[in-house]
Amino acid sequence: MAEYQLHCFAQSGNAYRAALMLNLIGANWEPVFVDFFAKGVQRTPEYREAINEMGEVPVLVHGKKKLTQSAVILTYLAEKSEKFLPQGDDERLEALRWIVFDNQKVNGFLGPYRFLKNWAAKLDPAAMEFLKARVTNALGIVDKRLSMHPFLVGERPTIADISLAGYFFYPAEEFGFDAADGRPHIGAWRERIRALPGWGHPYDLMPGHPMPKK
Ligand SMILES: N[C@@H](CCC(=O)N[C@@H](CS)C(=O)NCC(=O)O)C(=O)O
Repeated sequence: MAEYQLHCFAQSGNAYRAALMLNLIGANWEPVFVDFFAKGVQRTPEYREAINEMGEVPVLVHGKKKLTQSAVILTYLAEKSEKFLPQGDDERLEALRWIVFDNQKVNGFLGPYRFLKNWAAKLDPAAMEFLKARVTNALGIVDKRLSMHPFLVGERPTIADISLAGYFFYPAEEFGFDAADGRPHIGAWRERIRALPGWGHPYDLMPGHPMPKK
């Protein structure tokens, strides 16, 4: 059995943050498939009782420890491995500031936009327009930030960048646009992340892609 187990599925950018971090730090880990789409396993009382009361992936299991929320998982793994850890109080708070912004406004809107576009039973154009406007606004803010430093917090990649990576490597067709189009600093940052030793594509790191045909 591997040292770490990650409850996840391939299409989840929230889980990808944890999978990517595990790979980048060279951890001995294995995915545990959560059948989100066909069975909605994460919404069952059994999952909430035994795996995660919040009814979500990712969940990281490390021996007797069980962690949820990608930001918490990234922090735990950075502290354990001493990799991608912000240095000193100022950097730590700065990384946290970007992780919260990312969770709420960047991937926090990008993820639901992609989910609705690809998998919603019925599309509500007003909801899509609402989300798209917020995605555009958040991506503009990130692009400006990345015009000042190669990575979110400065010269080195930290867990803030790994959090931001959430949905940025999924195919552009799944969004109907490429986040780097007209945002060259996001494009350059994405290539810097792709070049990190241990980088892997979400569809290679986590199970469940392609989805079986109905
Ligand atoms: N803030 C959480 C978000 C986790 C999240 O929303 N995960 C989605 C999958 S991408 C989920 O499990 N949603 C539960 C559901 O829709 O039933 C994190 O960063 O870990």
